[in-house]
Order: sequence, then C-alpha cells, then structure tokens
Amino acid sequence: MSDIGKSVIQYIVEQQRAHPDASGDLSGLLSDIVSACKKISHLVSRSGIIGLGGYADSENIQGEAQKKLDIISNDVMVDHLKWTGHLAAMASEEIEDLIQIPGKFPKGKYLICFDPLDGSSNIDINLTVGTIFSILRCPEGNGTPTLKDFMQKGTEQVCAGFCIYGPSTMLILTIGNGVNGFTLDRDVGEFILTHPNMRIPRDTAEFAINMSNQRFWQPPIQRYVDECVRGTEGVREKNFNMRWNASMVAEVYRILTRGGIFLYPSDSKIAKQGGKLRLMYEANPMSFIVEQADGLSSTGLERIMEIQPKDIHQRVPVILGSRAEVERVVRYHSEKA
Ligand code: AFP
Repeated sequence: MSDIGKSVIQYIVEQQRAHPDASGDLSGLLSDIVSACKKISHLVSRSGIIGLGGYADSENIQGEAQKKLDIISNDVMVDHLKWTGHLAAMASEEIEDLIQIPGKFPKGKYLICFDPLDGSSNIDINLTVGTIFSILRCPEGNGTPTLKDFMQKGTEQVCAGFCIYGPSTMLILTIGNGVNGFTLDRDVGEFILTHPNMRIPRDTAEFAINMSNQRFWQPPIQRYVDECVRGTEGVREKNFNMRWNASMVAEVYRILTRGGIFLYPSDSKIAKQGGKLRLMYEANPMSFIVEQADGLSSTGLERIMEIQPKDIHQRVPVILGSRAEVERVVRYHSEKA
C-alpha cells in the first residue's frame, strides 16, 4: 500500500514502532518541531499583515543584521522545545551561547542545533525561507551539556530536516533511512506525506552559485563554473542552466526534486572565517539529507559530515547535490593539490 497521504505524526510513530527498543523520545521531539514549524509558517505567511517585516535593531553572533522574524522564529523554536522533556540543550544560529533547558522542566536525551529562519534576507521580497535542524544524542550522564557535548561529527546525527515556507509549506525529513517530504495541508493543520523516498538524479545540467563572488574563487571552482558556462562549446559539451535563490533551503529542495549542484565555496574574501555557511545547523543537516537522497556533500577536500567540529557557529565551504557533479568538483580540487 502506498504511504502517500499519511500524516507526518503517523509516519514518525510507525518508524518508532519498527524499533521496539525506542523510548518514543525522538517521536516526541519531532512532534514538537512539527508544531514549531507550523507556527513559524503561519507567522511568515502573515508577516506583511501583522508588521513582522524588516530588520530588528540587533546583530547575531556572526555580526549579521537580524530580521524581526529571525528573532521571533528563534523564540518559537525555543518555546516549543524547552519544556517537553525531550532535549538536554539547544544551539541556535541566533544565540551566541548554548541554550540550556530551564531547571523547572525535565531534560531529555537529545541535543538540537537549528537555524530558525534560513534565507531571511528573502522575507521582505516574499521568497522562500525555511527552518533547518539537526538532532544529536547527548552523551550520557550529562546534567548540563557543554560545548564539548555538541562537538559531534555530522555522521553522528540521529535525524535532520528542514521546513520550507514557500508557495506551500513542506517538511523534509531523514532519520537515516531515506528522505521523505511532507506538505502542510492548511485545512486540517497537518503535514501529509506527498514526496516519499526522494532521490537526487545523479547527473544534472543545473548549478547554483553566487556569481558575484567569482573574482575571489579558487582555481578548482573557477574551472568547474567556467566549463559549465561554456556549454556545448566547452569540454562539457552540454548547456547548463544557473539558479541562485540566496536561500539554501530553496536550493536544496530544488536539488532534491530535479537534481543540480549547490556551491558556497571558500574564497579569498571569506577564507579567514572558513566559509559562509554554518557547519552545525546548515551544512551538516543538509549533507545528511542530501546523502540519504543519494547525493554527495563535500567541502571540495573532505566529506562535510566527517569534519570534527570545533565551534557551534563554525563555517565551512559547501558543495552538495547530484553525485556526478560533486565528484567532478572534488576531483578538480585533488588535481590542483
Ligand atoms: P540569510 O539567512 O542571512 O539570508 O543567509 C542565507 C544563507 O545562509 C544561505 O541560505 C544562502 O545560500 C546564503 O546565505 C546566501 O548567501 P549570499 O547572500 O552570499 O548569496
């Protein structure tokens, strides 16, 4: 029987039942995240009407100006997740320090890292934004988790997902056995399985990169993009198309749907900070999803999920998507070395 039409909660509970030893904590945590994402979706869609557009008067830890909805989405995530007893601690793009569970609430066995509203520079132009999350196990016996407890490689993720707030709101989820996409049915307020077992086509003729950084790129990236742009007249002997949404959630969703490659490489402008995108709540969860959908994810020099994290807000180069294209970019890096 087809799974299409199942609610995300039914899907999660069925996954839990397939593991008789499971305590139900992960199912509970996912259900909390689903509730938070529904609330954020509602606020994003009404932001123009209720005056939530524009900048707040503050910056995040990365020195980036915060949008009002960045802060509100962060608060929604924290408020929905702090009291249910499934988490030991949280980390957010918008907050410098770890977020501890208040003493009056029970603690659980998981850690979460999230970007509450990725692509938020797109809110005021009514383009797709989203929430990204990564779930890790908290090392046992740890009353008050520290940074060290969060410093786990992407390969240790238990679950990763993202919710996109676009023409429709969708939740994309992996718990390590493939990738499923659920669409929010606003009439009944539930996410419904609409895209089971998402797979990224191995070949593609579509790339996504911020071309305005071209003069700062390193030779392997210059070579790869140059060959794409030359199309049928170059060594690739086929024409490529280009997309750039400036919203990673939208790019990854497109790649999950029809293939493609997404590149935010390091370059001479951002080399000192390690890259643009954040490892713990952008690169790792997206890499887990992409790999589970048969794609690849690399910095060009190493698999992203094998990087040993050093900081919660660490940045890394990101090259992910269709297998054959990512392999090619990795090869160009090794040929240069
Ligand atoms: P914002 O959340 O500040 O809009 O950043 C989005 C993002 O982290 C990622 O989603 C995009 O792929 C990337 O930054 C866009 O970066 P550019 O502004 O350099 O194109």
